[in-house]
Amino acid sequence: SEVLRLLEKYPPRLPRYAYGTAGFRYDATVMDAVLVRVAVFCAWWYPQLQAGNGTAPETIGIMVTASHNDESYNGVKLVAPNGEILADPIVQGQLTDWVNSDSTESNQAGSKHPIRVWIEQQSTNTKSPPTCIIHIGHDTRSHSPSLTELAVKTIRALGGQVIHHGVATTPLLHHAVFHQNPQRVPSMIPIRPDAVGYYQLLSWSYLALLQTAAAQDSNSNTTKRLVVDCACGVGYPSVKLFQSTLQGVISPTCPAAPTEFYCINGPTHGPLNENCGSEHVQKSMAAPQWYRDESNSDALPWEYCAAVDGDADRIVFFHKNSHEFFLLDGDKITVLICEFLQAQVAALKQACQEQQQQGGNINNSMGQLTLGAVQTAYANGASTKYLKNILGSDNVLIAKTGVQHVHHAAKSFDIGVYFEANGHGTVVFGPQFYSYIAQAEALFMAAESPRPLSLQRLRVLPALINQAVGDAVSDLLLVDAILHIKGWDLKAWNQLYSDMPSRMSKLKVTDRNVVKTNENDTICLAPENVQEELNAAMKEWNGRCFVRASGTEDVVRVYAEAETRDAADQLSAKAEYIVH
Ligand code: 16G
Ligand code: ZN
Repeated sequence: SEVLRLLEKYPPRLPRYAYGTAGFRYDATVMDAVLVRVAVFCAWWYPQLQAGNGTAPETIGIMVTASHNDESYNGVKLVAPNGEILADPIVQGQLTDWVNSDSTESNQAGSKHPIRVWIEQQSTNTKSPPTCIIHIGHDTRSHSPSLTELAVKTIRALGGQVIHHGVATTPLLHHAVFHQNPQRVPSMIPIRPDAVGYYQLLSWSYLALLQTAAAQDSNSNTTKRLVVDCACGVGYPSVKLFQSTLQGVISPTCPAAPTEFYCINGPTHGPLNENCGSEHVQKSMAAPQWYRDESNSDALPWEYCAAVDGDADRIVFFHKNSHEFFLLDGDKITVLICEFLQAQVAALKQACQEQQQQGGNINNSMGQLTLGAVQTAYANGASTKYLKNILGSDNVLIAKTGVQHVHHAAKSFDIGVYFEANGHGTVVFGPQFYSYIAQAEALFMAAESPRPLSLQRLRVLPALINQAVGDAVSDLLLVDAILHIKGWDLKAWNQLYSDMPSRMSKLKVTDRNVVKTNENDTICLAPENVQEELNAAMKEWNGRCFVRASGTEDVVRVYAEAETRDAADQLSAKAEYIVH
């Protein structure tokens, strides 16, 4: 069969491929075998997803990208049927096992891998309905189209249907899979599971949120310019497509947006993720290189800037002028969003109570909404302290590093906000949130009272925010709209709290996997005594530190923070010495 031929033509090129923090990611030259096998796996897995679910067909997604890595890498991320990152460890294990099975021969015992047996049983009857429906997209790397084509060919050879998004951001692909099921978010209008639907949804919800500011502030007719560094990747065409869709939505009744997005560093301007993009800005605490016109980079207004990564699922903000640079990372974004959400939830609660009193109809059946934040151990202690202050300490969680863990923890709240310090994050809304909003709507509708601003804002957020995954474009618009509503610039936002001095370092060790940590990376369980010694060091320098094995590089990472730069550096040095 065609599929067996593809498997033979693209044999594994590494002794073993490992499923990393976000899928397979390697040098692009060894990825062909992975793409063919991932495609087979998806076609094999798909029918099992339909079992017991006789309703609308679910889909899954394959995204070809190596995110913030340099151009020489490529990778594949899988989108689960619920539109989120594939997080099921059993499925990840099955996939890894299949990718590494030498699928051209039967093993010693003479038994074939069950997926190979399944392939051999497939008959190619082109008349029958598609055996699976799979969304596929890829980033702007030079080898991404050909790797994607391998997956497409494989799926079609197995009788599957491909919904090809071409060059796409990772969050666009998640949007497509998420909204393929129309029940996922309560919505008056069907949301198209494609690029058109994605940019339309962002455009109208962004404008709707901005409109809630116009009511309170009259001197808002000056246009701000927001420079968006797109890492020389797919974020560039994505923000541009958003802008053109937005232009089409603006009408006489719907005023223009107050912000002009000025994109720099597109795919043809320079090397992907090199000296630019969110990873560069966050890790080196410096503005990106501007590839278009280096000599003139001072001409850019660097007061209000953002940087996204190579597949546009992460974002950080920064400000630069002649004498200072400051970074607004994922922690600062969490705090901004939580502050805003908390004020809206409190205002809505009060407005509902007043409305009920006026109507002489007090009932407490609406309940409470829990608002929580999830961070990782890398979150700056000052941000955690600030969040605990405003949300209550029970509503601030520390989860294991990696989006799949943080996202999952956020779902324990009615409104869960999560961001990793590196800028990957979003907000998720639970069923209690939607029912609360519906009851509030009904309350004001019945009384023929206008909806309070808090209600107008909260009801539009699930449309603006990509609940499937971190989304740089959605986060960009959300942050810009919140700042606009508050009348803040980056300086005002940055002053919410000051980061504690911190240091992140990496250590080459013989075997990084001897370092074992607890469920959220905060305590070192092995080697023995390490945690005890770290505890003593933290006491001595009055700070916090932890160590963990990286999931993406062959190193042990060490993080330390303390009240002063000196203390943080010394604590870091001591922690490095302890794990060495
Ligand atoms: C991956 C993760 C990111 C995490 C990072 C940690 C996703 C989509 N990405 O890039 O969330 O912060 O790994 O890297 O889950 P490390 O294990 O090398 O420290
Ligand atoms: Zn990314």
